[in-house]
Amino acid sequence: MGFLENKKVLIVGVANKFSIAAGIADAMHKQGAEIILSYQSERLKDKVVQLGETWDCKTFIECDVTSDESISSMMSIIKKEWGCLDGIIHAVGFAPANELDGNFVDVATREGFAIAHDISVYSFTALAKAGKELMSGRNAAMLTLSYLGAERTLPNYNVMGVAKAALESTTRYLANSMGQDNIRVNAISAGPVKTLAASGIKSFRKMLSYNADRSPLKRNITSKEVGNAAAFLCSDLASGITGEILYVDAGFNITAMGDLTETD
Ligand code: NAD
Ligand code: 0WE
Repeated sequence: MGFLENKKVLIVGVANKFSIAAGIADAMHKQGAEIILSYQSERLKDKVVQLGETWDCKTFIECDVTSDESISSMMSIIKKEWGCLDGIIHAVGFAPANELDGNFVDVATREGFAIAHDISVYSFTALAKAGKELMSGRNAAMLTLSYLGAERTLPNYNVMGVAKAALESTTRYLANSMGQDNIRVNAISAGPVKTLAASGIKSFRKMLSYNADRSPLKRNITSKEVGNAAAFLCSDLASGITGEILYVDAGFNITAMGDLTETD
Protein backbone atom coordinates (compact mmCIF):
# COMPACT_ATOMS: atom_id res chain seq x y z
CA MET A 1 0.00 0.00 0.00
CA GLY A 2 1.33 3.43 -0.96
CA PHE A 3 1.80 6.27 1.50
CA LEU A 4 -0.60 8.53 -0.44
CA GLU A 5 -3.53 6.08 -0.45
CA ASN A 6 -6.86 8.01 -0.18
CA LYS A 7 -5.18 11.36 -0.92
CA LYS A 8 -6.78 13.56 -3.54
CA VAL A 9 -4.30 15.89 -5.19
CA LEU A 10 -4.56 18.70 -7.73
CA ILE A 11 -1.45 19.10 -9.89
CA VAL A 12 -1.00 22.41 -11.72
CA GLY A 13 1.83 22.67 -14.27
CA VAL A 14 1.93 19.58 -16.48
CA ALA A 15 2.71 20.61 -20.07
CA ASN A 16 4.32 17.41 -21.35
CA LYS A 17 6.12 14.28 -20.15
CA PHE A 18 9.29 16.27 -19.41
CA SER A 19 7.51 18.62 -16.97
CA ILE A 20 8.63 18.39 -13.34
CA ALA A 21 4.91 18.20 -12.55
CA ALA A 22 4.75 14.99 -14.63
CA GLY A 23 7.50 13.47 -12.46
CA ILE A 24 5.47 14.48 -9.42
CA ALA A 25 2.22 13.03 -10.83
CA ASP A 26 3.99 9.77 -11.60
CA ALA A 27 5.49 9.44 -8.13
CA MET A 28 2.25 10.40 -6.38
CA HIS A 29 0.23 7.97 -8.51
CA LYS A 30 2.69 5.18 -7.61
CA GLN A 31 2.02 5.93 -3.93
CA GLY A 32 -1.73 5.60 -4.42
CA ALA A 33 -2.85 9.23 -4.80
CA GLU A 34 -5.88 10.16 -6.89
CA ILE A 35 -4.96 13.02 -9.22
CA ILE A 36 -6.71 15.85 -11.04
CA LEU A 37 -4.58 17.67 -13.61
CA SER A 38 -5.06 21.22 -14.76
CA TYR A 39 -3.56 22.56 -17.97
CA GLN A 40 -2.85 26.12 -19.02
CA SER A 41 -4.76 26.24 -22.30
CA GLU A 42 -6.68 24.27 -24.92
CA ARG A 43 -3.41 23.96 -26.86
CA LEU A 44 -2.03 21.58 -24.20
CA LYS A 45 -5.24 19.65 -23.52
CA ASP A 46 -4.77 16.56 -25.73
CA LYS A 47 -1.22 15.90 -24.56
CA VAL A 48 -2.11 16.38 -20.89
CA VAL A 49 -5.19 14.12 -21.11
CA GLN A 50 -3.13 11.42 -22.84
CA LEU A 51 -0.47 11.62 -20.12
CA GLY A 52 -3.03 11.81 -17.31
CA GLU A 53 -4.70 8.61 -18.39
CA THR A 54 -1.48 6.76 -17.53
CA TRP A 55 -1.97 7.97 -13.94
CA ASP A 56 -5.69 7.05 -13.95
CA CYS A 57 -6.73 10.71 -13.91
CA LYS A 58 -10.44 11.12 -14.60
CA THR A 59 -10.74 14.89 -14.48
CA PHE A 60 -8.83 17.50 -16.47
CA ILE A 61 -9.45 21.19 -15.99
CA GLU A 62 -8.29 24.17 -18.02
CA CYS A 63 -6.89 26.83 -15.69
CA ASP A 64 -4.92 29.99 -16.39
CA VAL A 65 -3.41 30.93 -13.02
CA THR A 66 -3.37 34.64 -13.89
CA SER A 67 -7.19 34.64 -13.67
CA ASP A 68 -9.03 34.46 -10.32
CA GLU A 69 -12.15 33.47 -12.19
CA SER A 70 -10.37 30.58 -13.90
CA ILE A 71 -8.98 29.38 -10.54
CA SER A 72 -12.34 29.67 -8.82
CA SER A 73 -14.17 27.77 -11.55
CA MET A 74 -11.50 25.02 -11.31
CA MET A 75 -12.11 24.74 -7.55
CA SER A 76 -15.89 24.52 -8.16
CA ILE A 77 -15.32 21.57 -10.48
CA ILE A 78 -13.10 19.89 -7.86
CA LYS A 79 -15.74 20.54 -5.20
CA LYS A 80 -18.33 18.83 -7.40
CA GLU A 81 -16.03 15.89 -8.26
CA TRP A 82 -14.36 15.28 -4.90
CA GLY A 83 -15.94 17.61 -2.32
CA CYS A 84 -12.50 18.04 -0.71
CA LEU A 85 -8.78 18.24 -1.50
CA ASP A 86 -5.68 16.85 0.25
CA GLY A 87 -2.97 18.52 -1.79
CA ILE A 88 -2.12 21.16 -4.38
CA ILE A 89 1.07 21.04 -6.44
CA HIS A 90 2.10 24.37 -7.95
CA ALA A 91 4.68 23.78 -10.70
CA VAL A 92 4.25 26.95 -12.71
CA GLY A 93 6.79 29.59 -13.64
CA PHE A 94 7.12 32.11 -16.41
CA ALA A 95 8.95 35.31 -17.31
CA PRO A 96 9.05 36.91 -20.78
CA ALA A 97 11.98 35.41 -22.70
CA ASN A 98 13.73 38.77 -23.17
CA GLU A 99 14.11 39.06 -19.37
CA LEU A 100 16.13 35.82 -19.26
CA ASP A 101 18.88 36.74 -21.68
CA GLY A 102 21.41 39.40 -20.76
CA ASN A 103 22.60 41.63 -17.96
CA PHE A 104 19.85 41.97 -15.30
CA VAL A 105 19.85 45.75 -15.01
CA ASP A 106 19.77 46.16 -18.78
CA VAL A 107 17.02 43.65 -19.61
CA ALA A 108 14.72 44.17 -16.59
CA THR A 109 11.39 45.90 -17.29
CA ARG A 110 8.43 46.89 -15.10
CA GLU A 111 6.11 44.81 -17.27
CA GLY A 112 8.36 41.74 -17.25
CA PHE A 113 8.67 41.98 -13.47
CA ALA A 114 4.89 42.16 -13.08
CA ILE A 115 4.24 39.20 -15.40
CA ALA A 116 6.93 37.04 -13.78
CA HIS A 117 5.61 37.76 -10.29
CA ASP A 118 1.95 37.32 -11.20
CA ILE A 119 2.43 33.93 -12.88
CA SER A 120 5.31 32.53 -10.83
CA VAL A 121 4.57 33.91 -7.35
CA TYR A 122 1.07 35.30 -6.74
CA SER A 123 -0.55 32.27 -8.37
CA PHE A 124 0.59 30.11 -5.42
CA THR A 125 -1.28 32.35 -2.98
CA ALA A 126 -4.26 32.50 -5.34
CA LEU A 127 -4.46 28.68 -5.35
CA ALA A 128 -4.14 28.65 -1.54
CA LYS A 129 -6.99 31.14 -1.12
CA ALA A 130 -9.28 29.31 -3.53
CA GLY A 131 -8.41 25.82 -2.25
CA LYS A 132 -8.42 26.57 1.48
CA GLU A 133 -12.04 25.60 2.14
CA LEU A 134 -11.65 22.25 0.34
CA MET A 135 -8.39 21.47 2.20
CA SER A 136 -9.22 22.61 5.74
CA GLY A 137 -8.91 20.13 8.60
CA ARG A 138 -7.70 17.13 6.60
CA ASN A 139 -3.88 17.16 6.94
CA ALA A 140 -3.60 18.69 3.50
CA ALA A 141 -0.40 19.99 1.96
CA MET A 142 0.67 22.46 -0.69
CA LEU A 143 3.94 22.37 -2.58
CA THR A 144 5.73 24.70 -4.99
CA LEU A 145 8.92 24.49 -7.04
CA SER A 146 11.82 26.86 -6.52
CA TYR A 147 15.39 27.18 -7.75
CA LEU A 148 18.73 28.21 -6.24
CA GLY A 149 18.50 31.47 -8.22
CA ALA A 150 16.22 32.63 -5.36
CA GLU A 151 19.26 32.96 -3.11
CA ARG A 152 22.31 33.25 -5.38
CA THR A 153 22.78 35.14 -8.60
CA LEU A 154 23.50 33.16 -11.71
CA PRO A 155 23.74 34.22 -15.34
CA ASN A 156 20.47 35.15 -17.08
CA TYR A 157 18.05 33.86 -14.42
CA ASN A 158 17.45 37.53 -13.61
CA VAL A 159 13.83 38.40 -12.70
CA MET A 160 13.01 34.71 -12.18
CA GLY A 161 15.50 34.70 -9.30
CA VAL A 162 13.76 37.69 -7.77
CA ALA A 163 10.41 35.92 -8.26
CA LYS A 164 11.70 32.67 -6.70
CA ALA A 165 12.91 34.62 -3.65
CA ALA A 166 9.38 35.99 -3.28
CA LEU A 167 7.96 32.49 -3.83
CA GLU A 168 10.11 31.05 -1.03
CA SER A 169 8.98 33.85 1.27
CA THR A 170 5.38 33.20 0.19
CA THR A 171 5.89 29.55 1.20
CA ARG A 172 6.75 30.68 4.75
CA TYR A 173 3.88 33.18 4.98
CA LEU A 174 1.35 30.65 3.66
CA ALA A 175 2.71 27.97 6.01
CA ASN A 176 2.24 30.30 8.96
CA SER A 177 -1.15 31.46 7.80
CA MET A 178 -2.63 28.04 7.01
CA GLY A 179 -1.12 26.07 9.89
CA GLN A 180 -4.29 26.65 11.92
CA ASP A 181 -6.25 24.72 9.27
CA ASN A 182 -3.67 21.93 9.42
CA ILE A 183 -2.51 22.75 5.90
CA ARG A 184 1.25 22.42 5.43
CA VAL A 185 3.07 24.47 2.79
CA ASN A 186 6.52 23.59 1.49
CA ALA A 187 8.81 24.12 -1.50
CA ILE A 188 11.34 21.97 -3.31
CA SER A 189 14.38 23.77 -4.68
CA ALA A 190 15.23 21.55 -7.64
CA GLY A 191 18.47 21.36 -9.57
CA PRO A 192 18.29 22.04 -13.33
CA VAL A 193 16.14 19.62 -15.35
CA LYS A 194 15.71 19.71 -19.14
CA THR A 195 12.02 20.66 -19.47
CA LEU A 196 10.03 22.82 -21.87
CA ALA A 197 10.72 25.85 -19.65
CA ALA A 198 14.44 25.09 -19.87
CA SER A 199 14.52 24.38 -23.60
CA GLY A 200 14.62 28.01 -24.67
CA ILE A 201 17.55 28.81 -22.39
CA LYS A 202 20.93 29.46 -24.01
CA SER A 203 23.74 27.35 -22.50
CA PHE A 204 21.35 25.16 -20.52
CA ARG A 205 23.48 22.14 -21.47
CA LYS A 206 26.53 23.90 -20.08
CA MET A 207 24.63 24.54 -16.86
CA LEU A 208 23.69 20.88 -16.58
CA SER A 209 27.30 19.77 -16.90
CA TYR A 210 28.49 22.51 -14.53
CA ASN A 211 26.05 21.24 -11.91
CA ALA A 212 26.88 17.59 -12.52
CA ASP A 213 30.63 18.21 -12.23
CA ARG A 214 30.41 20.21 -9.02
CA SER A 215 27.65 18.49 -7.06
CA PRO A 216 28.52 15.93 -4.37
CA LEU A 217 26.63 13.20 -6.28
CA LYS A 218 28.47 14.13 -9.52
CA ARG A 219 25.32 14.04 -11.64
CA ASN A 220 22.09 15.89 -12.37
CA ILE A 221 18.76 15.08 -10.80
CA THR A 222 15.61 13.77 -12.49
CA SER A 223 11.95 14.83 -12.30
CA LYS A 224 11.34 11.43 -10.79
CA GLU A 225 13.60 12.32 -7.85
CA VAL A 226 11.74 15.61 -7.41
CA GLY A 227 8.52 13.58 -7.63
CA ASN A 228 9.52 11.21 -4.85
CA ALA A 229 10.46 14.11 -2.54
CA ALA A 230 7.18 15.85 -3.45
CA ALA A 231 5.20 12.69 -2.67
CA PHE A 232 6.87 12.50 0.74
CA LEU A 233 6.28 16.19 1.55
CA CYS A 234 2.57 15.89 0.68
CA SER A 235 2.13 12.70 2.69
CA ASP A 236 1.39 12.21 6.38
CA LEU A 237 5.00 11.00 6.74
CA ALA A 238 5.91 14.71 6.59
CA SER A 239 3.25 15.79 9.11
CA GLY A 240 5.75 17.82 11.12
CA ILE A 241 7.24 19.71 8.18
CA THR A 242 5.93 23.08 7.02
CA GLY A 243 7.42 26.30 5.64
CA GLU A 244 10.45 24.29 4.51
CA ILE A 245 12.57 24.62 1.35
CA LEU A 246 13.92 21.15 0.54
CA TYR A 247 16.81 20.88 -1.93
CA VAL A 248 16.63 18.13 -4.53
CA ASP A 249 19.81 19.13 -6.38
CA ALA A 250 22.36 16.33 -5.89
CA GLY A 251 23.80 18.56 -3.13
CA PHE A 252 24.98 21.32 -5.48
CA ASN A 253 23.86 24.13 -3.14
CA ILE A 254 26.15 23.09 -0.27
CA THR A 255 29.32 23.39 -2.31
CA ALA A 256 31.78 26.12 -3.19
CA MET A 257 34.85 25.65 -5.43
CA GLY A 258 33.72 22.11 -6.37
CA ASP A 259 36.67 19.72 -6.00
CA LEU A 260 39.10 21.94 -7.95
CA THR A 261 39.51 19.35 -10.72
CA GLU A 262 37.59 21.62 -13.10
CA THR A 263 39.79 24.67 -12.51
CA ASP A 264 43.33 25.49 -13.59
P1 NAD B 1 7.35 23.20 -17.76
O1 NAD B 1 7.42 24.13 -18.91
O2 NAD B 1 7.15 21.77 -18.05
O3 NAD B 1 6.24 23.68 -16.72
C1 NAD B 1 5.87 25.02 -16.54
C2 NAD B 1 4.37 25.01 -16.51
O4 NAD B 1 3.86 26.30 -16.20
C3 NAD B 1 3.72 24.58 -17.84
O5 NAD B 1 2.91 23.46 -17.63
C4 NAD B 1 2.91 25.79 -18.24
O6 NAD B 1 1.74 25.44 -18.92
C5 NAD B 1 2.62 26.39 -16.88
N1 NAD B 1 2.16 27.78 -16.94
C6 NAD B 1 2.82 28.89 -17.37
N2 NAD B 1 2.03 29.96 -17.33
C7 NAD B 1 0.83 29.52 -16.85
C8 NAD B 1 -0.43 30.16 -16.60
N3 NAD B 1 -0.60 31.47 -16.84
N4 NAD B 1 -1.45 29.40 -16.11
C9 NAD B 1 -1.29 28.09 -15.89
N5 NAD B 1 -0.13 27.43 -16.11
C10 NAD B 1 0.91 28.14 -16.59
O7 NAD B 1 8.72 23.44 -16.95
P2 NAD B 1 9.22 22.93 -15.53
O8 NAD B 1 10.69 23.10 -15.57
O9 NAD B 1 8.65 21.62 -15.20
O10 NAD B 1 8.65 24.05 -14.53
C11 NAD B 1 7.86 23.76 -13.39
C12 NAD B 1 8.34 24.54 -12.19
O11 NAD B 1 9.61 24.05 -11.78
C13 NAD B 1 8.53 26.04 -12.44
O12 NAD B 1 8.10 26.76 -11.30
C14 NAD B 1 10.03 26.16 -12.58
O13 NAD B 1 10.45 27.45 -12.24
C15 NAD B 1 10.46 25.15 -11.56
N6 NAD B 1 11.86 24.69 -11.65
C16 NAD B 1 12.35 24.23 -12.83
C17 NAD B 1 13.67 23.78 -12.89
C18 NAD B 1 14.26 23.29 -14.18
O14 NAD B 1 15.48 23.27 -14.30
N7 NAD B 1 13.46 22.86 -15.13
C19 NAD B 1 14.48 23.82 -11.74
C20 NAD B 1 13.93 24.30 -10.54
C21 NAD B 1 12.61 24.74 -10.51
O1 0WE C 1 12.65 28.23 -13.36
C1 0WE C 1 13.17 27.82 -14.36
C2 0WE C 1 12.56 28.11 -15.73
C3 0WE C 1 11.99 29.48 -15.74
C4 0WE C 1 11.50 30.03 -17.05
C5 0WE C 1 11.94 29.64 -18.30
C6 0WE C 1 11.44 30.27 -19.43
C7 0WE C 1 11.91 29.93 -20.82
C8 0WE C 1 10.93 30.33 -21.90
C9 0WE C 1 10.59 31.06 -16.95
N1 0WE C 1 10.11 31.69 -18.02
C10 0WE C 1 10.51 31.31 -19.25
N2 0WE C 1 10.02 32.01 -20.34
C11 0WE C 1 10.24 31.63 -21.61
O2 0WE C 1 9.82 32.33 -22.56
N3 0WE C 1 14.34 27.10 -14.25
C12 0WE C 1 14.91 26.92 -12.95
C13 0WE C 1 15.10 26.59 -15.43
C14 0WE C 1 16.06 27.65 -15.79
O3 0WE C 1 15.70 28.73 -16.50
C15 0WE C 1 16.81 29.53 -16.63
C16 0WE C 1 17.88 28.96 -15.97
C17 0WE C 1 17.41 27.74 -15.42
C18 0WE C 1 18.18 26.78 -14.58
C19 0WE C 1 16.94 30.77 -17.27
C20 0WE C 1 18.18 31.39 -17.26
C21 0WE C 1 19.25 30.84 -16.61
C22 0WE C 1 19.11 29.61 -15.95
